[in-house]
Amino acid sequence: MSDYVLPKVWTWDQPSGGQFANVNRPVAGPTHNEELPAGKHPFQLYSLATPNGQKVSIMFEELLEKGHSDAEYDAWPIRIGDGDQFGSGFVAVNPNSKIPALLDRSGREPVRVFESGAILVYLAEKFGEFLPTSGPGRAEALSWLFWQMGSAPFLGGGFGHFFAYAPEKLEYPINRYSMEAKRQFDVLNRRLAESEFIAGPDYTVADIAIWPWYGGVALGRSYEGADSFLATHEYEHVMRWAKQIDARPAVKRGRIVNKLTGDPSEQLHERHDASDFALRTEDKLQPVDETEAVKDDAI
Ligand SMILES: N[C@@H](CCC(=O)N[C@@H](CS)C(=O)NCC(=O)O)C(=O)O
Repeated sequence: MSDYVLPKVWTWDQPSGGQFANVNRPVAGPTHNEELPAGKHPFQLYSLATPNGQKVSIMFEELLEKGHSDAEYDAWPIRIGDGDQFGSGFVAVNPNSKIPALLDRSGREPVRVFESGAILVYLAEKFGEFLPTSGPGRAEALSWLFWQMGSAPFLGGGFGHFFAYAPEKLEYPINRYSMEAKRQFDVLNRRLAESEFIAGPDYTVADIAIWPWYGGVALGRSYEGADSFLATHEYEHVMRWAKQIDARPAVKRGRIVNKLTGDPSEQLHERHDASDFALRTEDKLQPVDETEAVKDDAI
């Protein structure tokens, strides 16, 4: 049992330990002045390839895949471990200091959009894609999109945090959030047993929002060991759907945008052009071997 004694009023005395403890704090607002970079495209995305970030880069790549050339975007990495989300420029785009954040400069005045679900709806409506404009299909897609926004914090902030990031393995929270995570996988499994995609026969923003979180865990890409711990292979319809979406060319591209860790061939730190996927992943940008460079100079 813990020897923790509940104080009358909580105070922020020391970092709580665990990953991200050095950047978490109990107040909002900027900590320093720092303008955001901006590129040539109408859309400026400030993000990172976490599940919340991947939703938006996948959406952009899906729009481009459909032929919407005016969905071109610049994607800039926000290093949340270093506190980039607390720079004044970022806070002006998202007062909540979390990635992803979007600036749409295609109109007369720039439009800021934050919260990944809001960004997906904004882009879906702007381009008329991946979200029915009315009727039961729209209601179903929005229901699942909002389901994701409400449920994933239990998978990530709850299960993922205590399973992977907390400074020690604590049975109570791990039990509590594993139970909820498995319940959510069962919700999805039952739905995907009756429907090809989450909201029906068509791929929508609901799939784009849900896949990076639940597909990520099911495919063994999030919180090392979580797939076996939660026995995700038992959710056969989730597995079928996760693999199906993983194979989409736009998803293959979108999920590596602003990715700063992992296999260098799957890290595209900044995305400014469609050719970046072939030319600017980290494996292609390795520093030139010095001795080779000297040899070339000599020639
Ligand atoms: N509800 C938000 C959640 C965004 C969020 O939690 N982003 C995380 C990364 S996945 C973040 O920026 N964390 C930095 C921090 O908490 O300081 C959304 O869906 O956009």
